[in-house]
Amino acid sequence: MTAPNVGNPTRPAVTNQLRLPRTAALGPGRGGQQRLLIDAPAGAAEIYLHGATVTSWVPRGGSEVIFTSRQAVFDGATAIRGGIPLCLPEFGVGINGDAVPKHGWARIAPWRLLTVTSTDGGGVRALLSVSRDRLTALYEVEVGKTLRLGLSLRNEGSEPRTVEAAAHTYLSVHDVTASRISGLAGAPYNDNLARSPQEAHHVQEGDVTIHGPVDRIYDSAEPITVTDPGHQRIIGIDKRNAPSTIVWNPWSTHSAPLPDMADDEFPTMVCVESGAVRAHAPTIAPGASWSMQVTVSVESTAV
Ligand code: TA6
Repeated sequence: MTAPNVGNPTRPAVTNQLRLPRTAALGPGRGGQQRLLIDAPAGAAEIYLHGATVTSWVPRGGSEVIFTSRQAVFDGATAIRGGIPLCLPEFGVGINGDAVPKHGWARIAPWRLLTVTSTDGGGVRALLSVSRDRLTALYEVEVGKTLRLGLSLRNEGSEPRTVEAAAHTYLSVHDVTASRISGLAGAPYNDNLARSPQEAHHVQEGDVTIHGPVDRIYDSAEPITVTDPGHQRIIGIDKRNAPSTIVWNPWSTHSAPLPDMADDEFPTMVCVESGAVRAHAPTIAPGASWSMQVTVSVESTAV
């Protein structure tokens, strides 16, 4: 996948007269929100224009890979609980700790759907964009046997701009306590649940396993695998130009206060997020672009 080109602001807004392949349909989804439904030979997916949030991906012959809460709110204002929200231009409360809204505006912005095309591999590629705050984002979502995400940001301002970005990927797993997250051994991380900043810095030993709340920002660009034995599969995440990996599971303690997540859902999800945040946030020169790519894949372990 090539990074989408954000250097073409003259590209027409085509949402109204968009030509769709027969494998895609645009219409109201949950809460009446605009949703692109993809059902192609290589895979199926759903993408809400609210936040450009991918809420479902099922590779052909497989099962749902993306977790979206049954209590997620689809009102065109609230961030969708689950899917792949885009954290941009801040991650969490941002580098200075005071960002509002949390995780930036991109996940609650209405994105424009620019093009939807078939791919050679029997899939569908959708291109979405949003411009705000002197920043233009182009997001390419390629749905097929793999799910490929390409995010490109262009600084439309006249000053250099430091931006955080992350694909906050909620993965669906059968039982999070049986999953192992590999690829992070030896990576330094910041534990967001530490009692004090002095106690927050650690180095990962071995695989990550989850038996309680986890909220960590790793300095790692390495590929990740997540075992999902109950679904007889291993989920892979590969990235380019994404030096941060975030792992989050709220457990019962932190999911109980979330109105848009059911109390029995935390064991069936884990967020393994790819991005460039905190010390890794890129500074983009005026008129310049930065991009990252994430590929999610699934390997069956069924015998
Ligand atoms: O990516 C992890 C995280 O930043 C956690 O700290 C947790 O709050 C999570 O995102 C969800 O945030 P949200 O604003 O969607 O409730």
